[in-house]
Amino acid sequence: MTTDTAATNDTRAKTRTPRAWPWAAFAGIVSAAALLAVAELFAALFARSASPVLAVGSFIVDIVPRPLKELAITLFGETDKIALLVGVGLGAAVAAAVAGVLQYRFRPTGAVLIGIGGVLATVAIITRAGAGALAWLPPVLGTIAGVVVIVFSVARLRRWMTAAKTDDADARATDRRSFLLFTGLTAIGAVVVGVGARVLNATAGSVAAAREALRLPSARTTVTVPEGASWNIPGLSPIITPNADFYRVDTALTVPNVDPTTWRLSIEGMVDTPVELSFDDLVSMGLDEYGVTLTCVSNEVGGNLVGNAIWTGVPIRDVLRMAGVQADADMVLSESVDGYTASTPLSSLTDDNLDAIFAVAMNGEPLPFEHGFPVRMVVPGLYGYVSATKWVTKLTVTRFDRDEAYWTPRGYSAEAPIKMSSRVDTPKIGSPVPAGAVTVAGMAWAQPIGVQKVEVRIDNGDWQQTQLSTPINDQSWVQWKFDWTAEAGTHYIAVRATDKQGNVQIEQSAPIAPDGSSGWQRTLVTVS
Ligand SMILES: Nc1nc2c(c(=O)[nH]1)N[C@H]1C(S)=C(S)[C@@H](COP(=O)(O)O)O[C@H]1N2
Ligand SMILES: [Mo]
Repeated sequence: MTTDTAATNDTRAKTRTPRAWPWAAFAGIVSAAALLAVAELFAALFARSASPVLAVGSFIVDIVPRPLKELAITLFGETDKIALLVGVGLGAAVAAAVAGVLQYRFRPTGAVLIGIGGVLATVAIITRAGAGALAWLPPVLGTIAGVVVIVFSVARLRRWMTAAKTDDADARATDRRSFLLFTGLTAIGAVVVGVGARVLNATAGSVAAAREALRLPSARTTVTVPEGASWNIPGLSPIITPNADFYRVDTALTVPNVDPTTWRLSIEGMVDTPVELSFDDLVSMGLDEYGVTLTCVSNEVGGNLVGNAIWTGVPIRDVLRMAGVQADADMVLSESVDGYTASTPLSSLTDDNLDAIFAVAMNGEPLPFEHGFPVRMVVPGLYGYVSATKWVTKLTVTRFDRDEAYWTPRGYSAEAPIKMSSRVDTPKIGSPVPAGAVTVAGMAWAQPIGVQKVEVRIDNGDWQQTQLSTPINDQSWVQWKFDWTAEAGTHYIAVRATDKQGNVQIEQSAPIAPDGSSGWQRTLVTVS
């Protein structure tokens, strides 16, 4: 009886074949990991921008339609790029698992699938702006590695599965070990090499050191922040936004690392003589300080995508003058090292009364990497997407009817002056205030004309004047404050600005696309 049962169990164990498909899926994922690791390794060695993960991610950033992009920003906020990378990773892992199963069932379809993935990654890499001549090599070597791994590991899996159906315990054990060793060691190797190479690739230590070591000539003229420019009211934004708090908006999946010693700025297109400047050439033209409030077209009424800094730089008109702009040009297409472009009206860059600059410093330090190191543009009165190109490397003097910028085919206007706006910083929605004396305060901007006055309206009352902080200049925002005697209950506070030409901030609300939001902010305050 006992021996009988034992014998039966033994036979069952012998004939029970392990499931093949999970192992085949695993082999597929390991092949994709090998592909990425080899590509990252060679990218780190000699073609830094040729990372398949980032190239595919950036490619997707550029092709997703605007509503989807806005949804991603709403859902994930500032972590939208991380969410994208995780999404790309999961998608690739599923595809690789499918490739493994296919290779097991219908050889060589899995290898072909891995090959197609590699070709797509290669295309994404070589079509990116700034891709070097050797950029194709890492993904191609990676693809070869991926195909080799899937062919060999699945062949071993097939041998193991065949042996598992036989009585030969030795063969079963050997073939099983052969598959697990090959695939397991490849998996470990891929993770170690891949992660190591990506870290090496991402920490461009030399550029960080170059920024640390950079000594800019001191500015010939400085901006004085007048007494009374910035009240210290809890919840109210300071008049100068610290670099660490400055909003960041760009399409760059990883912040470009640009070495100032090899950086060049070229002025091309409809000019008499093309000009090329090095970083030293630019700063030796003489640096001056400018206070300018930058605003994003994506800023909703009451939003935070606006900040004010003291920028140090060189007027763009002086550089354009060196090149000699031709008479029928009306636009300058500025381009960053990562291929992003902005279209700026030529007149905004040549106007002697408007200081459009190439900025090299922000609030007294070299530009932070996220804000365009080593050189970006800043143009008072124009939304960032049509003027404030970060990591700028080329200006093409052209015409609006000949060229278009990154956002133009994506639903935003080719030209976009900043719409005057005002917002309430305190009290904040959801933070009740006690009845009695309450300071209502916020910010207002009307660059480059300047803010004349800001008014508030409590519930359905009359518009009442607020007090303005002493402005730095007309290109910078101002603070406003209003002493309110608050009565218990809920109240609406509306705010509107008027510029120095007498134009009143428009009441009609507009969405951010195609050329910026408008309307009056109405904020709800609970008084207890
Ligand atoms: N190279 C590059 N420059 C860019 C962008 C970009 O995506 N890439 N975005 C622009 C937009 S939309 C804005 S609002 C400003 C934001 O500048 P900041 O990130 O320094 O605040 O940068 C502009 N310059
Ligand atoms: Mo923007």
